[in-house]
Order: sequence, then C-alpha cells, then structure tokens
Amino acid sequence: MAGEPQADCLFCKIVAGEVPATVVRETETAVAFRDINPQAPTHVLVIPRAHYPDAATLAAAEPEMAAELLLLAGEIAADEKVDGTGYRVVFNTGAGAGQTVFHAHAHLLGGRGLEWPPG
Ligand code: IU
Repeated sequence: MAGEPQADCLFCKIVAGEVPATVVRETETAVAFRDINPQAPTHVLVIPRAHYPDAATLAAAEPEMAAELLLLAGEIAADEKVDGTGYRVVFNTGAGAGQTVFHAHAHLLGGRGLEWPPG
C-alpha cells in the first residue's frame, strides 16, 4: 500500500532505527540525518517516514508532507548557519538524475560555494 514501509528500503530501515544514522531533526512525519558521504560541509537528507519512491510520487499522494520536507530543510539550514550564505535543496528524481535510494529525500547542501548548473 502507498506509504507503507518497504522491507528492502535502506531509508525505511533508518526510519525504523534498524540502520544507524546521525539524526539532526525528527518530527511526527519526517526524519533528517547527515549524509554518510557528504558533498558539502552541511549535507543533510530530509525524508518522510512514509515510503514513497521519489519526491513527485510523495507530492502527489501527500502534498503536506512534501511541503514539510521543504520547511524542515529551511529550519535545518538556519540551525546549521548556512542560510546566510545560501544553500541548495535537491531532489534527485530517477536514476538518470543520480537517484540511488528510491525513498523520497531532499538533499540540503550548504557551507561552501555551489556552482550552477550542477554536474
Ligand atoms: P540519491 O539522491 O538517491 O543519490 O541520494 C542518496 C544519498 O543517500 C547519497 O547521498 C548517499 O550518500 C546517502 N546514503 C546515506 O546517507 N546513508 C547510507 O547508508 C546510504 C546512502 I547506502
């Protein structure tokens, strides 16, 4: 069923506490934790507790939850003090765009200069 935990999903296991992660923020519906392979001084993943394969699927099914990820990303950027210098929120969607974990997640990147266009 849509949103239900998937046995083979790494991020569902992080949500369940079965795989360790450095959690920086938790709400009733979302969890934020540091990326294991950080691409910037601040690199936090913000994910819904519910399982949706990507951001578009999440937004279609539960738009308030999708909005909460953006809200949390902004709050964490302020906590991390990267809001003043600028930060990026990225949803890689599809393998061709670099998505490797098929549980919706926002990357919050900041703390260094970020080029445009991204690679
Ligand atoms: P992507 O957009 O699906 O490529 O992002 C997945 C991210 O999950 C990627 O940046 C990984 O470094 C990160 N990650 C993690 O934080 N912990 C893990 O155990 C694994 C991947 I596997």
